[in-house]
Amino acid sequence: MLDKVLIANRGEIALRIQRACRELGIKTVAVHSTADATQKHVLLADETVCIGPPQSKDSYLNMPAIISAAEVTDAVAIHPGYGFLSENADFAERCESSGFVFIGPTPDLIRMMGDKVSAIQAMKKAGVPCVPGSDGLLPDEPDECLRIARSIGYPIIIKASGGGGGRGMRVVHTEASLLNSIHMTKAEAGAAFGNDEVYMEKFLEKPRHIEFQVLADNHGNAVHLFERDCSMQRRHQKVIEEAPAPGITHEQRMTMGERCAEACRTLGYRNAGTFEFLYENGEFFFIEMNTRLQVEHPVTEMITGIDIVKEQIRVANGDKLSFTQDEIKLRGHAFECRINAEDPKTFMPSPGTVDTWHPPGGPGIRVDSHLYSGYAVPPYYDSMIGKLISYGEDRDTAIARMNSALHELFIDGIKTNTLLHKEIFQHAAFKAGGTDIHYLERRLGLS
Ligand code: MV4
Repeated sequence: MLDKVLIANRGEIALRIQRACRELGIKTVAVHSTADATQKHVLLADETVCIGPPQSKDSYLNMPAIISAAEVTDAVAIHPGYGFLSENADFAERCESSGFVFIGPTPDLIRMMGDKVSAIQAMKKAGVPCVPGSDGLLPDEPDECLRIARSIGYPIIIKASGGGGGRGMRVVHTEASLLNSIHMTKAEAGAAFGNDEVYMEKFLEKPRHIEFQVLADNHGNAVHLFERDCSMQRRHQKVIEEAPAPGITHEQRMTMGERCAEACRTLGYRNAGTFEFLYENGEFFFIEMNTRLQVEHPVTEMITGIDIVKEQIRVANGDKLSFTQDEIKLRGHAFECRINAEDPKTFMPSPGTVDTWHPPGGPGIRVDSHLYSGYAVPPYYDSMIGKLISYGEDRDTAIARMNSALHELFIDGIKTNTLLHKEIFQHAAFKAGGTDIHYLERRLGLS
């Protein structure tokens, strides 16, 4: 097994990765900015290296500093977590050329999926259903664009190939505004991503966001771990996730999951990955693939009993997947509430010192958080300070346990979004399941 892993991240996910390493008997190196010297996983690491000042670009995005830290500590592998350098193909390449195992997919697959047009083309070829749209990039000829949009039918959406996760998109409702919208999206994309290529899709008005988790090894094996519903979001930030997705039949689940796993085999994908779909009127449409561990991976772990992070490390070590598809059983239901240090009215980040932290407990409750009483939430990074996860034999039990856990949770000293979670768990539409991606914003607009 890998002897020592450098964790190129911070916060709850750095702690989560460290826990997986400890279970596997692997030593850990924590790299941290000057603002993070007292993070829980830093205090618990076998070795620590300060890699720079607080700003992410000077520390957690500083590739030479991270590679040097791996060199001086004799780490053999690097786990990027999520965010930061996790989907940076150049970083994966630099890890490998410096002799370290990158715990993730190969650089070429990260690059392919980072370019949304090439990702969609690969998925189409591999038999994954995609949104009706332009077959590839939009051409330069205005008449051609008008023709493509007409054949898809309005409304359509223009998306930047270098975008993703909600950046670089524009909805077009009528032909009169098409050419100007293409022009504007290209200009913005060129400035933001250094790539002004755009493509077009049918705009789905009230979809749900459902994603399939996959795991693949270096020996041609790939499995899926069913799906998650991540529709409860605000401004492209997920708020609550659940697994499985309400109302999806066993047959739909196994058919779509197998298509994703098969795509992994076809493409030579390895490690963990997520296929993102829009789901509308009983149909799935692929939109993007994430080539990293995701924030919401715990809900999948709860319903499968599989430790996704340990499995990532094992397959990066060259091991075969430790189970076949038939051995993976879906059992029960799980929710995750993302706890953010933010103002409950303005949603603005609200850093500060946590005076008191009383995490909840009891049957079916999991808390993934790096918080402790006295910890100071720095202002430089994402405002998520932890995740509250509930599990039950059925959806109603998981809801009841989350309600109880939210009631128990006590954080003093900083503002959090706990009340928002308590409210959502009282909404009749949420309790019924299957709300679309616009539900929360609609509801916040009203209340
Ligand atoms: C769409 C769409 C409707 N139709 N594509 C936003 C994030 C990026 N991953 C893709 N996104 C969307 N693509 C078509 N053809 C609506 C969205 C979208 C969305 C998707 C998932 C989760 C939240 C969302 C919020 C607004 C818009």
